[in-house]
Amino acid sequence: MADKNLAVIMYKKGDLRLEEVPVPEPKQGEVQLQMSSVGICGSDVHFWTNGHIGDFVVKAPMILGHEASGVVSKLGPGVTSLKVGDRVAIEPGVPCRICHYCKDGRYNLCPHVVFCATPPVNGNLSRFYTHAADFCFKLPDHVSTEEGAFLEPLSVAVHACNRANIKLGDKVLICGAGPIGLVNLLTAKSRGAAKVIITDIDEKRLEFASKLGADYTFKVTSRDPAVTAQQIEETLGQPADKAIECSGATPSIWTAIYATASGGCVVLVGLGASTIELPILNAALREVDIRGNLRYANCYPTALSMIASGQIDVKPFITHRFSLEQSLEAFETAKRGEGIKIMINCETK
Ligand code: 572
Ligand code: ZN
Repeated sequence: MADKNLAVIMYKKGDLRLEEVPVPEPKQGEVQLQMSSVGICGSDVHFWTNGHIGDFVVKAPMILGHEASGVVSKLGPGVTSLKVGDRVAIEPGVPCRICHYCKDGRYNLCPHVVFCATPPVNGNLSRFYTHAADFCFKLPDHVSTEEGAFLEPLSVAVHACNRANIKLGDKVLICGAGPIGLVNLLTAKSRGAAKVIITDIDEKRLEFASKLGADYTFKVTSRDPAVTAQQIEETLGQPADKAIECSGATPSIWTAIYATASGGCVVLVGLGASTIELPILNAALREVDIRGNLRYANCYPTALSMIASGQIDVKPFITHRFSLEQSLEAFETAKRGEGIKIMINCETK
């Protein structure tokens, strides 16, 4: 077995390096994984280019990457659920398992969660990595390791659609046609949404959304959220039952509130400014619930079933592929905003 472990490490803002680190040994309940595919997430790029997301500041060198899959290369003590050679998707956040959120099944809210590539925790964009065995999900033979890595962003959408309670016949507004908006589109349609309208300011992203099955695409041109909401309502033929806001842009959150029917729900998935002004009376007096959203809990099995059953096809999302050695080029490509999902293949050549 190789004794070298090439990893993508951000030292500080703007400083990304490919370096060898020690090969980690699996502890009790963990497996060692030979990494297969790792997708680049907006947060990886944001940490690299800004040095922080909100209060999470990169103060020491940190390995990036959290959308990942790998092959079990060693079992730690006590692991019986997996065997060497199993191909798995890695759920990147391991919670404490004992706090009341964990006990209640809402482990995404665990204050002690250890989440890959969220400082000070290392990610898994490396050749070898160790992880809790029960947060690794065995992939069926016909599901690729790229699809395995894609379970991570797909789980974000499964959770967001759970939060919005998307159901059969719903008319759904999705704001933002980036990767997260697009997986929400597929997931909402899978849950039986009758019509999904997706917005963006970028024509190319909307074309992609159309090909993925959006019923309507809407290019936002007006600066006035009330005008945009009115146009969305005219296109849908009625206000949206639910809205999933994936852009984080303030005017888009206003639009989501205005375009949602009384009694409906707006789920905030996109991140933007930490404090903003919102038409809160409009929402309150129409009983439009504004719901928060953090990552996911218990969503990997659903995401895997969606892909394994053929219910959704996420392969078109993967627009760029790089080797681990080409990671710096991959991150530059992501920074330029090119493509939809950039995948890094961590296997040795
Ligand atoms: O794939 C999970 C994921 N979560 C993101 C961003 C990108 N990918 N979140 C946004 C940032 N927050 S955070 O709480 N944080 C940096 C820990 O501000 C987590 C969720
Ligand atoms: Zn992410």
